[in-house]
Amino acid sequence: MKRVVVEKKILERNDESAKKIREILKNKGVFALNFMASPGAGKTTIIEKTIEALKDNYRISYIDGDLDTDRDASRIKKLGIDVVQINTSGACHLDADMVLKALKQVSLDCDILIIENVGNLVCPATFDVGANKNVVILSVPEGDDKVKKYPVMFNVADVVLLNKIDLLKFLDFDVEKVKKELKEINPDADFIEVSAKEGYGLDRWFEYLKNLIANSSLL
Ligand SMILES: Nc1nc2c(ncn2[C@@H]2O[C@H](COP(=O)(O)OP(=O)(O)O)[C@@H](O)[C@H]2O)c(=O)[nH]1
Ligand SMILES: [Mg+2]
Repeated sequence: MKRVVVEKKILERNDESAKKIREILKNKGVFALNFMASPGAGKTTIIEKTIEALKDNYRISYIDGDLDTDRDASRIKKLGIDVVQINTSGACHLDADMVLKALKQVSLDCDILIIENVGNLVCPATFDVGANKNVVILSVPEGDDKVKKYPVMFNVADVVLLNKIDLLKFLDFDVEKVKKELKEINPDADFIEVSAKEGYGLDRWFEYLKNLIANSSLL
């Protein structure tokens, strides 16, 4: 019973901070995306491709959440955009307070703020970080059973990118099963198949993202 109360308090505090983040971003006219997935699903690779494709027309900033190291932040910095690293010192997710702090350092003179969450299909789903949209990436090598195994994550997804479809020919993976289970868990989530490595589907993702931003009435 006590444990439940503590969790509730933590989440209430988180929601308050997420609300503050939304206000700050709205005032600045910034559209924020929260990328969540298992370690290795391809978050940073898809973010790199997205920045490369959009940076001539949109100003983009990036916040990276990782337990330790600035490996992803260094990859993104090479693309010449503003980058802020959050090291969570062992925590398995970003929370809104961490992002609120990072907002003081990152350039908000931008159109899009990309947040790369800690690689994990469980904890990040519970902590709203004030983004406009949650992008959840599932990759083929993880297996086609994951949507129902991690329903909380797929339930908070606005869009699911199925990455590494170049590997479908090597692995037993039923794309239709994933689509069907996603419809059952979260009928509103959009679904796009991509290969960040070979480029398949990326144009669809970029167009989808541009439409989201255009319809957000922020820019
Ligand atoms: N075959 C294949 N490998 C990919 C694809 N996207 C990413 N990878 C590889 O997957 C590994 C993890 O990618 P990364 O973007 O660092 O994943 P993250 O941990 O989710 O940020 C790297 O070796 C990438 O080159 C893809 O579409 N196909
Ligand atoms: Mg990464």
